[in-house]
Amino acid sequence: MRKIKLVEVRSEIAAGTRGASLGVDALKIASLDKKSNFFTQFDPINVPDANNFLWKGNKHPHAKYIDGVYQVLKNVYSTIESLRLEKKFPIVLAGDHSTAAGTIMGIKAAHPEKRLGVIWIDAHADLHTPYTTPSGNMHGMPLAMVAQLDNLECKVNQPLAETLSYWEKIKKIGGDSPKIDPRDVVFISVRDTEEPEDFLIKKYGIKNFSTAEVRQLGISKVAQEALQTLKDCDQLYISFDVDSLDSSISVGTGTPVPNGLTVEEAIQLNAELIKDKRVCCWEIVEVNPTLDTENTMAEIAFDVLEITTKSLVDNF
Ligand SMILES: [Mn+2]
Repeated sequence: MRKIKLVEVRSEIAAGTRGASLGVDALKIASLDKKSNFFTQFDPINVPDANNFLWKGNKHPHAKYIDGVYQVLKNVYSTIESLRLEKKFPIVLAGDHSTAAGTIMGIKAAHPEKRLGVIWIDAHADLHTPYTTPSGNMHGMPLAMVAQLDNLECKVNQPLAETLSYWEKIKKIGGDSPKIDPRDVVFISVRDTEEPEDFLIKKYGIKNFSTAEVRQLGISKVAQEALQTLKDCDQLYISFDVDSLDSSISVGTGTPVPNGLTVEEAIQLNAELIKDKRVCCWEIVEVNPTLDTENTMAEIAFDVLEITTKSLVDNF
């Protein structure tokens, strides 16, 4: 039996749009409206955020609020490391996607000898660095943080020295070596990338199951192939960004993109993937109820959360 622990991370400093910090509570409202007892089943732990930095103004144009991002990543990292050492299975409910880097750092720190694979279900590749980002929003950088990539080959920005000193510190949270090999990442439904990210995807041969491929192959085959791609990994982490869903559905998220997954596809996919015994942590991010009407995004995201968790409980 898995010892599930809910981890709540109300961080939104790394998103370009305000409101993702309310996503965790929007999920709770959704569960109440659906008369679900989900949140009474598992003890939640709250990770302190650094959203107060938003009031101070940004000093880092190519990595916005990186001083605050550094703080919250350390908090997430140490929480996840402790939970993994206690053999708990963290189900992480987070705001902006940058904190997934902290989750990965924590998983790796608890078991440094284990090769960690990542299944990243998202519209975006989140492989930017301060040297390549067009927006400066750090929720587009978590995978570069944990793979310790700078991508200087595609450098377009000249980040400030102070920005880079924080960037170096972030890459070293949980130890000064890469937490993952970028070849051990599988993307699902990634469809909104920039050139510097395409360069890295090509360089490392990162597999992306496009939405068309998901439909063509069917969910069980995609899940099977994704897991097969990561066959040499000892443990797996699944990160579900709600913007992987089609923009007609994912209105309540900061960066919706067309041609995404349907709700049914997302539910089946996560429920299927989490059955692999190597999966040690699952995360859902980027619900932003301020962009929504009637809390629709959170209600959909809650269905994904509840059914995926049930699949985990039923299978172990
Ligand atoms: Mn993302």
